[in-house]
Amino acid sequence: MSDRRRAAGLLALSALAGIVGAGVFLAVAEVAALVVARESSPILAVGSFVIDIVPQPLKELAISTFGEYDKIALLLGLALAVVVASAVAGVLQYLRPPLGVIAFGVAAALSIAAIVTRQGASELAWLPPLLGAVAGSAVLVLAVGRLRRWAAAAQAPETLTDSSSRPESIDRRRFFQIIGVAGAGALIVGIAARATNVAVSSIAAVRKALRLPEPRSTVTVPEGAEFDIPGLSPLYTPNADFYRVDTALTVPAIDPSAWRLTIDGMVGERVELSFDDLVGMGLDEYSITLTCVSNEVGGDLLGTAKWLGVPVRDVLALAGPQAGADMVLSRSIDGFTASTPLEALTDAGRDAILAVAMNGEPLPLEHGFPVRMVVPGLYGYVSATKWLTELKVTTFAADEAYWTPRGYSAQAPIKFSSRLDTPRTGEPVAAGAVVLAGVAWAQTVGIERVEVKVDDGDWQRATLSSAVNDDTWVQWFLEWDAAEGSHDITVRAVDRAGELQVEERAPIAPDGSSGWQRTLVRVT
Ligand SMILES: Nc1nc2c(c(=O)[nH]1)N[C@H]1C(S)=C(S)[C@@H](COP(=O)(O)O)O[C@H]1N2
Ligand SMILES: [Mo]
Repeated sequence: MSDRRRAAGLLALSALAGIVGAGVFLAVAEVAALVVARESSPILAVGSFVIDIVPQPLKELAISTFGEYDKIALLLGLALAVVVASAVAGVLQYLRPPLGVIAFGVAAALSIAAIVTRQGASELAWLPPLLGAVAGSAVLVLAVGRLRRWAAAAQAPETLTDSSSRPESIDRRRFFQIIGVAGAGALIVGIAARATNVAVSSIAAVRKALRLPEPRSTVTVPEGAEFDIPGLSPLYTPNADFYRVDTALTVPAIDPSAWRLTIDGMVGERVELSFDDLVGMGLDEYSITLTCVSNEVGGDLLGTAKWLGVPVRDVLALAGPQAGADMVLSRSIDGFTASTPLEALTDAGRDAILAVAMNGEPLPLEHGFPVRMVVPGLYGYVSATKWLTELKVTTFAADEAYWTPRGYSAQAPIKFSSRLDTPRTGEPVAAGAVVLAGVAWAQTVGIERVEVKVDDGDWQRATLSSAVNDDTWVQWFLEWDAAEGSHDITVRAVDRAGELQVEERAPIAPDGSSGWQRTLVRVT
């Protein structure tokens, strides 16, 4: 082989290494995007960015040239640009390391810029391109490193006779191994992740376009239900701030038009409902505070929303639960299950619902789109099944829910509790007038009063907000004349049944934490 041809061949292979490195970059970013932030797929973000910055006349030209294929043309153009740029990065890495890695870094920086400047980008949106760049660079460095050693060995005088064990052929073999494994892996994983991402994004579009019927009734929020105190949780938790707890690695993508709810098990008649059937039963609005069993004393795994839904008892009545049943096993499309006492769902005094909307919009995908269960007074893991697909009427003796064999009780009513929101631990406050404020909840019963103790002082009664209903938390505040130094603030509640909040500490397993929250506040 002539030196010229060999040099050209090595350059071509380094270009290939660049392209495979870029493939790994995109595939890893795509997988990470699925897990942490859907909008941070670099290909899509950069594509959208290009669409946004292309001047209108050029856009029109593209549309008139490519017609309805304009987006495809853009993506193909973008793909071509990526292939060329990554080939160049590979060659650069070969000729002048670490220029190729630097090129990948620049690509990561550009995609991060395109991603985080998009509206509604989530907090971790910068992470996928970064992880992608790290993985892609690793492949690039390894592969091009082998290539350079191979080239160097080929130039060296031949000393060994067995050609297959010469360093040159080892490095060549390693190079093709790296390229082959990384290339095939990137292709398979990248395409699968992108396809999933597309499915989820298209459901996001379906959700956006979904119009729910007007509710027959709405929640009346009484005067004085919400205090205006900095640092205090709002009465209704914005969907974007609502805590999320589930076992789903990627958010299930369910099209409401394909969704079916099956009510079966110990019933007179197995019933199947479509989404239209369900919302056609009539929607009402409910104000309910949801609580996670994993919420520690003082923790933030709870939130309040206005939900639109249909009573579970009306849905169960269509199938007719049989005598002897004492539990409903609700199942999610991803296999998660929750065991809810049948009685909590049929009790006319409890607003257990199948919810389709949260704070004025269809359920966010993360919160169970298109249908989830919400049961006041029971922890989420035994009642609040998201992406609901089945209600099986059964018994606690016969069936077990997801968390039951994993150390949590089969039945778990919420332990009522109270929390200090402001001031927060470790956040120093100035001496003088300080407002202590927080929330308290006792779903299905209601909060009677909240009491606060500073150091070893007397229990003082806090001012409560007007309760929306017994299922919704109340806010409380107490004005405090704070003297310099460290102070110990203790909060406790009394519910409307006259019970005092349990003082004894309990861990979250097996059925929820208890104890009075104590906070050390530093006054300066
Ligand atoms: N499908 C499914 N639904 C689920 C869960 C889950 O893991 N999978 N977790 C439950 C738990 S433990 C809680 S506390 C609530 C949380 O609901 P949120 O994420 O909407 O706040 O959902 C419940 N529903
Ligand atoms: Mo939970």
